[in-house]
Amino acid sequence: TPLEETLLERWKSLAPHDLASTTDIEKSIVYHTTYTLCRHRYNVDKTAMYSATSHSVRDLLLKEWNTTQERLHVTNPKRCYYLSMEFLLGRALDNALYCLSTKKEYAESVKALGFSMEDLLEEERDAALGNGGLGRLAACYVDSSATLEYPVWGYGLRFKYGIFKQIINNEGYQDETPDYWLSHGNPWELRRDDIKYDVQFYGYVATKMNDAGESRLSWEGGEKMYAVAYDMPIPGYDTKNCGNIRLWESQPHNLFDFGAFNNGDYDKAVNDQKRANNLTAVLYPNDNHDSGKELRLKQEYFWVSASLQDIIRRFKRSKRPWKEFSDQVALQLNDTHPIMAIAELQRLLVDVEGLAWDSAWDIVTKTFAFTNHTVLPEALERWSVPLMEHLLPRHMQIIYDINLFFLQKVEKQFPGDRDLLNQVSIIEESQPQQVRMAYLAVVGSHKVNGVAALHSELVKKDLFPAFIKCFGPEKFINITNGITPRRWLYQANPALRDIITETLGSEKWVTHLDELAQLKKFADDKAFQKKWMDVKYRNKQRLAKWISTNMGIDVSPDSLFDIQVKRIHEYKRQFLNILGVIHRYRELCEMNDSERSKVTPRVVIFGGKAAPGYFVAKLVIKLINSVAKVVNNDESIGDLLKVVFIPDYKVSLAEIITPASDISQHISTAGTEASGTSNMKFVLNGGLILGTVDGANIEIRDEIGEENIFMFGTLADKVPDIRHNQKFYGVLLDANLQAVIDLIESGAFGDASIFNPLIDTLTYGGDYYLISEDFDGYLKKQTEVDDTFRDKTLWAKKSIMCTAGMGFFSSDRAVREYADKIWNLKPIPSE
Ligand code: B1N
Repeated sequence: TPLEETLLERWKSLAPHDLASTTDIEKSIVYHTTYTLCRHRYNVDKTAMYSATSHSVRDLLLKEWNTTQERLHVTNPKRCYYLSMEFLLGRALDNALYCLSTKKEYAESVKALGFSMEDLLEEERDAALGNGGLGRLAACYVDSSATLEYPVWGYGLRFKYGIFKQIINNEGYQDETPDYWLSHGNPWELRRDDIKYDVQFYGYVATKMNDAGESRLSWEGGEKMYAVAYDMPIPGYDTKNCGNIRLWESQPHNLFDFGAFNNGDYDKAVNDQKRANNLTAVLYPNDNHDSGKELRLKQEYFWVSASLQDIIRRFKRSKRPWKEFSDQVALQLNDTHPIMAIAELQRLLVDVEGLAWDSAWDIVTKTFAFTNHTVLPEALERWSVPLMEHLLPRHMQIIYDINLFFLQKVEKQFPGDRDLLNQVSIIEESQPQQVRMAYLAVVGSHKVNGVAALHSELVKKDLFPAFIKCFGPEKFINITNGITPRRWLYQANPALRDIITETLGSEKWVTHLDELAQLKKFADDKAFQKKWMDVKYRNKQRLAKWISTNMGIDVSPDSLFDIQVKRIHEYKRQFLNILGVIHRYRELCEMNDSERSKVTPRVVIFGGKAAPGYFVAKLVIKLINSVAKVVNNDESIGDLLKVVFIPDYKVSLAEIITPASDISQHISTAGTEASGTSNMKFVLNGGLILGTVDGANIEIRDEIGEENIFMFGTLADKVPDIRHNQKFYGVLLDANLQAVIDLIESGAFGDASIFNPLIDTLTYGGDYYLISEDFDGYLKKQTEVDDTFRDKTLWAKKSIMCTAGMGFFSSDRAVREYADKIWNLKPIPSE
């Protein structure tokens, strides 16, 4: 029951005030040290100080969170929910301080209390609830939604363990250890014990009579768990609006089986607890790969079921009729992982709310939209029908019915076209049958989008050609990915931020990234070029210092920094990169002193995790480290070539690495990298790209000009024929590549036999990722990079033109496109 008017006034007059002065901030930090952490002033270390400071900042965020919720409650607008299995947020404190524009004040207060803000920021553990680009994209989109004041919430899972921590052992192999990111508590989340739902698994389908005496199908029995909500406030920049990510944790329904306990069976007594604790314990560490495990399907359904219950509860408070559901709610499916939501909403509407099938289906298809992030077949989820029948029996029936009605419509439209029916059936007639989740998504959504122009074309041509026939092409659109300029320039690169602001005369670019185009007129200005390249140099020094401190390898910031950081995957071709490094090493070894004096010194930096079960990817890491060991210890080479594999690549490391690149590599086989987003981060920070004609590289080229990007390699439409020919005629390795392989096989980098499975991927059954095909073009571009880098003026100009051309790749632009073209969503201004 709400409080009476007079009481509300009293509450309002007592509401906590802003922390107006640095003394207020100091008091707040001391308060949290004492009462939140229960620490005495004689016992405050950096960790405690980080935590107290974060709690103090959190208070400010929660105030904005509450007023935002109040505003939304009163205006009751259409809202969008972004369903994503992954949110790769990274650290929160620095971002929150910038968003609240109070970093300076907090830094002073922290200093007055005897600490440095720099140190405290380093205390924070990354929130690493994601694998790679897909999860980081979700994080950028909630940042932009909050900043643009769109009523968007993220829904996901609260994993106890995020992506594993990567350790490179003494032999140069990747080891994995658990990422227990919550060990020191998490000031950035709020547990909501009052927001709790039942989620059901297994059981059977029964026929029941409802109050009106009609028979209805009902899902009965099985096992139940609770989903408990945790909220993470997402501050917007330069606004009082505050977004939210709601994450679900699994909890046991039956805390304790006393019957079993009394019979002496302690294990059985705690069984439910164990199962429930397992469910949201750990994020699956596969990027662009489907593991097909029952536990994963359980995670997916658990998250989707809890989220829909929460969304429906909120809708019901508005007392609107069901047919207005899609005027109030937009649901964005981030890849196939949440696709069970389509069957679940249909089930809730038909079985629980009693709507007719057709009315329910109309609501479902007006509400959902689907983003596809990959065309790699191994990444597209399929669930076996027997598994689905066992775990979610009613949903399986519903999917069969969705499919049946859909196929009936297709049959009516294209009578007798049996091929077409097979091509679009949600059920694949394999042994056992499989549910094609991407097909269910297409049938159950009103829009399907790819994440870059080329990718969206491939989605139509290669993934869903038959669906174009059924639905027409308008259902399939492109929304090119974007990144948030707040984290990826403003926060990660303060030196560049400051000269941009000084040059443009305002900070408008931070929320209107197109403003960067004004930098173009300074691209030839010698004084500006110097300033610009000084910043780059300082960022390279910062990274060199990190490498020296953490890895004991000394690299010179005068060298060309050449960086490839991303998940290790065959399609991303880190293998091509390291083979190129070996070629470079071979050439250096054969040069005399005078030839060597003309060489551009280079530091080749790698980083990225391999999925723990991805043998070939792990072997690539081993090869990189074996090559690094030989090259870095070859005194005759010195600074001309250094190879570094930075362990445990993550968001907080990306913030140091990205601003320090001269060149970054985005060299996937054409047609395989849907978009890429780190390519955008590097270019935004004035780094040039060496890349293939793939994903968003293409649009980056179009925006910054082809003279400012190094591109090479086979085009996407040529790839299938080359693969086909290789199957028949075999692969004749490029001569330089053969020499590199010979060097590996000679034992130059240690026992060669361990690398055989990797080398075999170039020849046995074809060179699927076209490494040999692209090798020569790659080497030639690398030479062009070396030559261009020696012309400092030209390089500075290109670097400036890179940043200046990146306005389009702001996630603000991307989120606006989603809001306009898919969600039909309007901002709700905070003031
Ligand atoms: O999504 C990013 C793109 O920029 C990348 O090109 C793309 O590779 C990435 C299953 C995925 N696609 N698919 C995944 C991740 C986890 C998983 O379990 C698939 N990740 C991408 C953002 O659009």
